[in-house]
Amino acid sequence: MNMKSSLTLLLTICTFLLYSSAELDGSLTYIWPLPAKSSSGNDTLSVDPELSLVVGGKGGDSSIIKDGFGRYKKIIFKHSSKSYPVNKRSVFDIGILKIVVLSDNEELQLGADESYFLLVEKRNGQSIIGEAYIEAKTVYGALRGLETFSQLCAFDYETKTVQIYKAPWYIVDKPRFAYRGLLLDTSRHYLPINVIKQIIESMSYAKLNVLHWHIIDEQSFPLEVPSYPNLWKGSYTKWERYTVEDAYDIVSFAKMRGINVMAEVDIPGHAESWGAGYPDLWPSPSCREPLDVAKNFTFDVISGILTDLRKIFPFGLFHLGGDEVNTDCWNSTSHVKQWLLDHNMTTKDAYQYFVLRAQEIAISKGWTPVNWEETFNTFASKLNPRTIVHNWLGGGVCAKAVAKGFRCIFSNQGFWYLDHLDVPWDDVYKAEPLEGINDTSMQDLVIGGEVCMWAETADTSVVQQTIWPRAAAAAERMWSKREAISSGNITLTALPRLHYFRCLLNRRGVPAAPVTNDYARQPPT
Ligand code: CP6
Repeated sequence: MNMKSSLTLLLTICTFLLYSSAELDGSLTYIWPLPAKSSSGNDTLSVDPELSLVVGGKGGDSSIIKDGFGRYKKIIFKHSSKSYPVNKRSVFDIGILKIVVLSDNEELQLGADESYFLLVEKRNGQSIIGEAYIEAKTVYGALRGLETFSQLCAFDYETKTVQIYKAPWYIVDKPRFAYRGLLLDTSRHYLPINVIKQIIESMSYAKLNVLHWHIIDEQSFPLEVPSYPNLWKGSYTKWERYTVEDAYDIVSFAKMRGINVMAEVDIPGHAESWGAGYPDLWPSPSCREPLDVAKNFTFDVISGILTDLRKIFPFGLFHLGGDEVNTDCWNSTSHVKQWLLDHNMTTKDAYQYFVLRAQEIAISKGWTPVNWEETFNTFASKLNPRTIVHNWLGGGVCAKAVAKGFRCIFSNQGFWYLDHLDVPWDDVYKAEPLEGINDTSMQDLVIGGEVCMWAETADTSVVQQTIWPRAAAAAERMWSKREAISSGNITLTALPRLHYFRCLLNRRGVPAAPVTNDYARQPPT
């Protein structure tokens, strides 16, 4: 062995020791996303593997709490060991998790209270069994508190027990934005139900709370619609479909984790697949998009779809798309051209007419319509004032929309489009939904943001590693206080925690990719 290679070997060994010792230093605690307020101390507390749940308050006796506790118990006590001193309560500092939920209102809507208080401290001497304590207004706040509690718990390989370092912990937490979304596109590539569920589960780890289900697009129509049973002939194959029961299943799975499902029916563009079952929806065989604006049948079908979906999706927001509408072939299709003449409309007028008529249908079913920003960019003054404008282009539409009194969701494609693989985690992290919006009453109209997992180039095989860990960077931007995450050097304040959160996802079975643009991994400081 020559001098140079032995030096390299020595360096490699030192680096390994440095890194692994850092990883074994269990006294570090990383919480992602960062809580609004927290304080910690210097005690180390052990947690009983037979941790039991005690509930209180009007809402404590809920299956959402019981199931949530069961899930987190499995996560916290993943390692089983014969050397656990079982049935010896008194040797553990924490034997009980008490969860008090003040309200029994389990309605899950935009703005549901997700705040919680978490307390973990040494037994006070009076009680025999030490307890950790979560208090929340709603069951959904309690779920967020359970997630944070699980992130405080670390398995210690020396004693083979679960420990909480840096106790006592006092955490008072609540989200910065009410809407913290992830878009999943199941039209470009079908995603199996179990994969969608695993993604929903992983969203709850990052405290994301809206799954924007972009079910249908031009490539495929995978959803069953009972009123128009031929629509899902537009699926890729008969196996790549969601039944009504599947959709119910996804919505209730998400609700158990405090996550709303917002469905999207993207019209009038992005809808070619509808014509596989009902060719009349195409203006002509050579003009398959946008949907035929000249036929009442088109609006009958939209109305039928929305009637059926209203029974499945209780969330008050419904996404009507409206993006990337190229109306050229309306003009070159004779019956549509005649209809435009008869109604004294340009194709642009007809686009507006289509979007507004669809909005009316959604509103008549009690939904608040969400539209991609082109609708606002083209005819802002005509949009229903309750419309929520969904940003994706780079022109800062949220500032313009809130100035006109509209609510807005931030999804700037330069930062929050996860299919853009070249965007590094820190660009995702630094993207600020309130950029350029200074007036607080206007800031309040930005309900939040959403990362988008468009699926032209991603399917089951890579979807989760494309979502994570960058979606987590956006999740902290949307949950945590702006001041706390915008100042200082994020390589020191955020990166070690993001590394840790990514490993946490891996430990929990989520195939999150390494943090990108960070090939030289640093030990935590
Ligand atoms: N599908 C739909 C898409 C996109 C949009 N709508 C999209 C456009 C540009 C990029 C990524 C995605 N694939 N229905 C735009 C909202 Cl770069």
